[in-house]
Amino acid sequence: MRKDFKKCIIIFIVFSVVLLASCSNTQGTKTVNKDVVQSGGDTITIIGLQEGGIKVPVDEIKALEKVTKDVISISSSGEENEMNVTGGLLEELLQKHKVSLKDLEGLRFVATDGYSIDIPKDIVQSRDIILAYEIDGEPLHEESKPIRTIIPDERAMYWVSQLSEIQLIGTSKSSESKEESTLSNLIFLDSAITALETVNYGDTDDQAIKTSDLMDKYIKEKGGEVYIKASDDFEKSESNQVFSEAFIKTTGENAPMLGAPDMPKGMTVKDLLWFRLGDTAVLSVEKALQVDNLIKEDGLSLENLLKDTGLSGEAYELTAIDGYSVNISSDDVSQGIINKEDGSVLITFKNLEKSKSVKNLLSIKIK
Ligand SMILES: Nc1nc2c(c(=O)[nH]1)N[C@H]1C(S)=C(S)[C@@H](COP(=O)(O)O)O[C@H]1N2
Ligand SMILES: [Mo]
Repeated sequence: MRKDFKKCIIIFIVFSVVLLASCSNTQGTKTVNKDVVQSGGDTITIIGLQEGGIKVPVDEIKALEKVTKDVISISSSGEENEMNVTGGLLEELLQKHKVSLKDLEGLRFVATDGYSIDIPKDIVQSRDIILAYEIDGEPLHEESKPIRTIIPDERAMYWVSQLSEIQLIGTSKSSESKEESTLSNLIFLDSAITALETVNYGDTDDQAIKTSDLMDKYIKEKGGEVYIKASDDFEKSESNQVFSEAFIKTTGENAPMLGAPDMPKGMTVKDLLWFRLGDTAVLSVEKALQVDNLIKEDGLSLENLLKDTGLSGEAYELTAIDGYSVNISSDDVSQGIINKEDGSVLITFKNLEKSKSVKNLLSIKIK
């Protein structure tokens, strides 16, 4: 009798412990991302292999050949961080589906926290891309799980933690492909914003415009990737969706700055020099005037500016905000100087008559 009672107690205790453990377990998984954790396992979605995309269980990535490598992460601020990473190669995973990184025009990684980044073609085709599940011999921390992409010898902005989606760009199944159109129009941001509504940037006193307003008013080809260059030579390409939902902060520190108050910090681009969308580039004269190799003694060199953005033709049409326009030939380009006077953009030509000067210059188009 006493023995049975003891047995009962022991069974009860064991049962309670198991029950408790399973309770706290479900709670544990609930607090992790509900998007990723579903039906008992993390998956990564790959878009571009089949219509609708495929879901790859993280266990399948763990079953790839194990690669371990010492790498140095370099953040946007230049901070260096050494680590030892372990994972499988994206190339091996794709090869199972008869695709190679070498066939792609680009890649986009999307994370659960809203971070996303485009990996340019030259990196995709030349580097190892590790899908890491261990760092320094330990499983990933909660804020990086389930996978962190690691591209050795490339900056940490490409090392996406909380990976949820891999978009292949340039396969026949991907929605996006890269058609390069030639640049035929250069818009000056300083002039363009005078005709756009400004809003406060988040809860700061800084002013901002919506990129969608800018695109609607000035950019004809609104589709495709956006290529961005900052005044410190930083370059990146951004997805059209992220770009068109963002703002350009036009006043205060690091203006012009691409960002949004709710966008992950690492996605903002400070000190925008110019960006390009389809056949149109938009340039900040204010920023360009701070870039040594774009200026001459007396202002911004038109010649250097056309070279930097890639606008090139036999003849150009220069148009002001009020519609005033003049034509110049490519022979006159070397004489063109751009300045800001009383806040407005002014272009003058040393060799040409005064009527070829344009105040409030809005655009330069190829004739
Ligand atoms: N999911 C996600 N991954 C991310 C980011 C982010 O905000 N979210 N920031 C990126 C940027 S810009 C950098 S510099 C590094 C920072 O890595 P660390 O937090 O390990 O230093 O992670 C990259 N990967
Ligand atoms: Mo960063």
